[in-house]
Amino acid sequence: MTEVKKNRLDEDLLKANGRRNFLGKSALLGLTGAGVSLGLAGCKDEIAAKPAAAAASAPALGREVAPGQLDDYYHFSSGGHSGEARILGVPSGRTLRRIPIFNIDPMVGWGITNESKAIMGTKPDGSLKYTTGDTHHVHGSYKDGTYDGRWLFTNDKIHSRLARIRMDTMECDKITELPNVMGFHGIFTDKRDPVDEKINYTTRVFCGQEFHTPLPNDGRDLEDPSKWGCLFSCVDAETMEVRWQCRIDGNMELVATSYDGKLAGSTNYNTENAMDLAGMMTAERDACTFFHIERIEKMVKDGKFTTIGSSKVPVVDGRKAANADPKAAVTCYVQLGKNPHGVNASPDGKYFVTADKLSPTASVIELALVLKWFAGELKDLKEVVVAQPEIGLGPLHTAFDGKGNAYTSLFLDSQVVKWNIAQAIAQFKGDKAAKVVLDRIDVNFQPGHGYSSMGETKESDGKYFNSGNKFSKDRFLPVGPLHPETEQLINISGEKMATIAEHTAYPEPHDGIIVRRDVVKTRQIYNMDDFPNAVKAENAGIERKGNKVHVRLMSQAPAFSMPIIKVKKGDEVTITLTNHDKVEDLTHGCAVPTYNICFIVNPQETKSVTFKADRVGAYWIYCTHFCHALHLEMRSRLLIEA
Ligand code: K7E
Ligand code: CUA
Ligand code: CA
Repeated sequence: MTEVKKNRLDEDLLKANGRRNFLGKSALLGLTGAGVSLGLAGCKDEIAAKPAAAAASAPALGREVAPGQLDDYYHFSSGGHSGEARILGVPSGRTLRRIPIFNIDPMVGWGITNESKAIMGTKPDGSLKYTTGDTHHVHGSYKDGTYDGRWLFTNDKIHSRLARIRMDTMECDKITELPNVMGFHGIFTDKRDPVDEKINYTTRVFCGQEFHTPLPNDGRDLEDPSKWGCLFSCVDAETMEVRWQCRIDGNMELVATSYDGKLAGSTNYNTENAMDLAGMMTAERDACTFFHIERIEKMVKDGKFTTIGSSKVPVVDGRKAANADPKAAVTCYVQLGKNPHGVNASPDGKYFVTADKLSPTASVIELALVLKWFAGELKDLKEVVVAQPEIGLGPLHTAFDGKGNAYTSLFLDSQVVKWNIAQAIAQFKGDKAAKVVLDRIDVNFQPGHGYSSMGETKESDGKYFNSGNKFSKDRFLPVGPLHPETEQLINISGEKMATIAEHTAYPEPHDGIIVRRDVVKTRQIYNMDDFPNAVKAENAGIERKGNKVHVRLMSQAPAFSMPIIKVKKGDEVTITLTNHDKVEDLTHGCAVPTYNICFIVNPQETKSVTFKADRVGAYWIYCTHFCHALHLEMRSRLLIEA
């Protein structure tokens, strides 16, 4: 029991004692660096009071989560060009779930069942419109400046789609394709409404476009790049419909939103509007484009917009020429380093921090000053940049610890650098004694995103930092030319950063969020009545209408409700399967050999598949998911007669 407690963070205890106070106690025991154990921080006094030597020999920093014990955090990660999202445990690094979104996953039947196909989108012939996707960023919905555990959103860069995942079942329930957008990359949920005080939760998702194209992209202007453009899209979080778009100069990389709901910002590395690599690097400085949400929505309301091609979505003009007057502007372009990549909001709500990729700097933008500029009360937009510390080479993304420190990934230096925002501001004002950079740690190797526990919320707790490393080289057993990537977990609770663990990741996660486990409330069993097509005793069986045959099947361990199913060659067969088991974790599968069908039904869940019975013969429909001692015997004969 003692072992277990050592590896668990006790939130209540931390709150009761005050974190600083409590870590102070550990520090008094002479534990530094890796020795400032998060495990210890969460344990009761009698454990903390153990002799230092014994504590130091304990597993470093709570990476070990004992068998049967639970992690303290969920890590929701994107999956890159696997097209999925993932759930891991922190600190163990255990993979808990993969969530298919834009890809096909036979384990659950995603892209195979009628219900998942309807969410993914089909062509007129019923086949999937797309089977590939590229997820980069996962962000949660907010309430009062922190996660509310309702939804996750992620992007598909290949086909410019936004997906929503409901967090009670961890399943994708909606996908929206953005009109006239190519290279949808940056995404962020809003944190409250800019106008209505009562709406203190997420109602919008903002989506940036990285690749400019002709607008509309219908063959016109192929040779005239001056007419190409990029759109910033606002999607309604509830309906998942695109509310409006804003056309800008340049492009959009990452997106961030302010805690007051008034501003969204996006890094803009191609202010040159260039068409090739060299051209995109000609300007010495690029920008962060800011969006005044309230004003854009007012313009939409007042009808001051255009539309593009066949899309009916209102498009507001956010280009520089149309936004020279601060008091009327819907956008502004804040100059900063060269080809900036990440932009992240500090948990105190005051700043956006950009990572200036091709400059060795981060730029700190004070949001109150941006609003002042929009109010016409700031002489020069340049004044909104209040710090620009030199932090190292290839800065990409920044995370926060809630104690005023920033942690920026340095791709070229293959490091994470810890620096202090207040000190950076003091230095920018001329304080030569300012101590900006506090620590550096080597990572293995070359980090992309880094993110901290609750780091993108007002509850940023400064415990864990995950470095998503792009190369693993020799860190793991070689498995052929394709290497895994590395998720490197770092303890940021002390003065010095310390690596806790490295684990592999299937390519290629980019970004993620680390969410306290109490935020997430999942259900274990579905409600049968939530499925309009649920099969119950009264409607189970075979129904034929012409050559359309509906097989209504139930599963209850260890049997399907029909031992034999007879159809005729040429029939269009729909199998609807409801799992009548009401036991947690009792999932059944359903596979139809040679018909390419494989899916599962969780307790009280209903799913369906439709296929053409175009080959005669006997086919054993069998349960794919181990469910019972007689799991292997759980099958049903499908006879297709001539
Ligand atoms: Cu830096 Cu797509 Cu967020 Cu990759 S992006 S790392
Ligand atoms: Cu049902 Cu295995
Ligand atoms: Ca550039």
